[in-house]
Amino acid sequence: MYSIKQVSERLDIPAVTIRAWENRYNVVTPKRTEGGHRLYSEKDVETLKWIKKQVHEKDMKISDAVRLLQDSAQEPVTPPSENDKFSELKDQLYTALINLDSQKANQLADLAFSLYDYEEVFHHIMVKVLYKVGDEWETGAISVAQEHFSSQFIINRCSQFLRVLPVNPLHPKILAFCPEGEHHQIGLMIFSLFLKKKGHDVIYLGPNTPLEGLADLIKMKDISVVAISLTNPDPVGKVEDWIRTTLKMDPSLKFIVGGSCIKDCPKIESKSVTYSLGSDWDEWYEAFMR
Ligand code: B12
Repeated sequence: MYSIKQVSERLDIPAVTIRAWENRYNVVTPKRTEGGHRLYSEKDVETLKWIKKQVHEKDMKISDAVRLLQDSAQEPVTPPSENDKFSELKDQLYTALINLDSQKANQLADLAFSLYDYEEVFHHIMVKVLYKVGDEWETGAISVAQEHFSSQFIINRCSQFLRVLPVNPLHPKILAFCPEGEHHQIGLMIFSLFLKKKGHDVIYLGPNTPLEGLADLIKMKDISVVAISLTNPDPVGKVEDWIRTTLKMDPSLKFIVGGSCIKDCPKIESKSVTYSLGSDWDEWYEAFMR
């Protein structure tokens, strides 16, 4: 049997996350020592390892991973693929986009939104299509024009949702931007959608935003949380300095930094700064925004 510290070290999952998965989703129910400390069996460890894999490597939402686990009768070895139901639409949308066929692509997107929750459509269809576009673009199988058409299509669809979702003026305000030099904005848009769905007013500045002047905007607009997206590692150092300076100015601010270069970039050790490595948004929201 293992303590939470041992499990945390072995699986590289923070103890706070393991506790949250237990309390919120009943992922595992460890035994307790007489003193009330958690004791995990080998099976518990395997289950947690499987959940981590779904969430961090396959980009699945924790709630979906738990549902899968339950559906597969506690057999974490060969769980069904949650993406199967999306695969046809995903393939068709990909084909329509690389054929630059906006009518067909819009029809497919409309169909997807009518069948599934819009967040599911973005995470399981649109994002996956973009990853495929990226892979094919990298190998030279598709052109820059096809890539631009695809990303612009998805940006347009995402903007429509961002525009129409209602805002609760009592909820903390959020500033979202990609720093200067960062043009990849779709991840940030999808995260902004997540926050807007919860009723937050998100001031979305989009790609390639100069850091100068943002501190004034934060004060002026009474911002509580700053969301930053980084794919390209070049602006990381500048962003880090800016976060440190801005935090000195207002220590109550919270930062969340996400995007595909986060895995390898240096991190600021501060309770006020969260680095999002995957679909851990619900957890972050529970911890910081409730
Ligand atoms: C579309 C695209 C572009 C478009 C961007 C359009 C736009 N306005 O966004 C354009 C054409 C501008 C572009 C340019 C470039 N691109 Co590009 N691009 C892509 C592509 C195909 C899709 C990116 C995308 O939107 N993915 C979907 C989103 C949703 O995924 P994501 O960003 O990872 O976001 C997820 C998480 O990371 C997270 N997240 C992201 N941001 C945030 C923020 C917060 C706060 C949180 C909590 C979470 C979070 O949430 C999302 C959902 O899970 C990728 C391929 C790929 N595999 O991603 C290449 C890719 C990212 N690009 C790449 C490259 C190399 C470039 C260029 C350097 C190419 C060039 N030679 O010019 C330039 C750089 C431009 C720049 N300075 O930023 C590489 C990056 C390699 C690397 N890691 O360095 C990739 C991986 C392609 C490849 N396979 O080589 N690109």
